[in-house]
Amino acid sequence: MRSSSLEPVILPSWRWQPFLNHAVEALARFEPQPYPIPERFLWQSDSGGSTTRPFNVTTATWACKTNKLRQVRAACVEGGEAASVLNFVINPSFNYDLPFFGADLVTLPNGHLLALDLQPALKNDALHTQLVWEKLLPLHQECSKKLPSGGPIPAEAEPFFSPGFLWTRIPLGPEGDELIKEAVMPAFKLYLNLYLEFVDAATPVDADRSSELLAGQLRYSTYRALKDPARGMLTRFHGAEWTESYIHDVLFDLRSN
Ligand code: DBV
Repeated sequence: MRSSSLEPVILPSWRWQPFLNHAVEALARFEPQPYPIPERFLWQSDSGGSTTRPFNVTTATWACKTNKLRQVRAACVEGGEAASVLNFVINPSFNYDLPFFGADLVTLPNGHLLALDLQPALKNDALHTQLVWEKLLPLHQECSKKLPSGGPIPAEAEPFFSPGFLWTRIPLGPEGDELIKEAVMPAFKLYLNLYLEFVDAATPVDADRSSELLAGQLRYSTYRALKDPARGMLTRFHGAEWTESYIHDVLFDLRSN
């Protein structure tokens, strides 16, 4: 095990680098500590594919923790034309009544697919959601004006999203690049900034509440690991064994045992 540097990982020509840099900067005030990650997941480069669909891809991981945040991690994929991804999740400590911060910024050969949310651990629990949604919904309204809807998501995913879920698909090329700069980056900053305000304000909960939050977090983590939409892509790039271990032991590492 090693820890990623507390500085952002640098992936040459990675389109999402400014997003990770911003997040790392924004987290600095929480005094981040190293979070251990097995060496082979800190930086993994592979090449392969067919003559029509070759790839040369690197998947790198950045992670840290703070007093109130159990695990903050970024999965960073740079594969040129084949794929460019930042999947960034903040997993709060279950001693605080906080949602998850989730960002899935994905560029594939057929377009960009962008998801941003403050995701509940306990969706039908006003104590957990009310204040968050009150503050998030105006941001969602503002940000979604500039972006087309991403279309339906699976019904089974519904419990894990807030009504402020920002979800869009946009085309590759100059128009998409412009939207990413003018609409997606500002949305990322607003959502993250709001999340970090909740982190600032959070105070410890009692043991009963903490076990409810833990149960909710376990449901979320188990679902995300089981249904990870990146499984196919990562398996193609880095093989099944590496991918399964990455998903279960790094990306969604909260376990009941
Ligand atoms: N998604 C992950 C991780 C990724 C990743 C860890 C390391 O959870 C990438 C990479 N997401 C990724 C890829 C795709 C998607 C799709 C590569 C495209 C899959 C494909 O088309 O083959 C949001 N991401 C999606 C989809 C949704 C999300 C709804 C579409 C799924 C589908 O069409 O079947 N992921 C989902 C989400 C969050 C998230 C809401 C949190 C905000 O991280």
